[in-house]
Amino acid sequence: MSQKLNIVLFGPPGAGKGTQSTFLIGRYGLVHLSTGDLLRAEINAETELGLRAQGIMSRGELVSDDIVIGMIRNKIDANGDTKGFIFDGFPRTKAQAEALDALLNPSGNPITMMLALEVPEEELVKRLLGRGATSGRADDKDESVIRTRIREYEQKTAPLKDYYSAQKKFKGIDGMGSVEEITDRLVAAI
Ligand code: B4P
Repeated sequence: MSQKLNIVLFGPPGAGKGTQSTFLIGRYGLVHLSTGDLLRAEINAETELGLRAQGIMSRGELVSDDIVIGMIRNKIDANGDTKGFIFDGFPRTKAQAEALDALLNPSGNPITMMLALEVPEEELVKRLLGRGATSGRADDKDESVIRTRIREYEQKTAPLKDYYSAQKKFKGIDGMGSVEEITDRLVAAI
């Protein structure tokens, strides 16, 4: 059986990960795993996990590694026959990246590449406040929460560029321009 296509779609909050995932899953027949979406589903269902995550997310901080790694493990196990995965918003810490390698590598289908959307901070704030005006997402409405999310990204998540560069899997992608232009850049990189 041919190698699976396992992509980490990376970038700060508002970089366009969720937006671009929608196009890539259709084009390549991949399963979309967004830890943000999985956490919001738990909150909406008022599960115990959702109640624990809700306050953390509303402050713009990262949810604990244990919670998100457990969620991802369940989803990988439930989709064994897929052509591959797009990991959107995961991993966000070195512990999460190491856990993901430990889950995938024994199957012989490791992460293929990390595609990192690069967007300046003021554009991120503008996009997220724009979404907050219409989406009802509490963490998109308040500029100080948005800036906390960007700081969390810089401190805990951005160092993962080095983790994937060391494995020769990192590719930076210009995330400025129309949604279609950015999709074209991602497809060219894949
Ligand atoms: P996420 O749900 O992952 O959300 P995000 O990073 O804010 O958004 P994303 O990057 O997908 O949005 P997009 O740019 O597509 O995380 C939310 C929270 O969940 C985190 O703060 C954290 O608390 C928690 N969490 C999630 N995963 C975790 C993990 N692994 N570990 C710990 N905690 C975790 O879209 C943004 C906006 O930009 C949209 O309005 C879109 O329309 C617009 N846009 C997209 N592309 C554009 C373009 N080219 N031009 C103009 N606008 C564009």
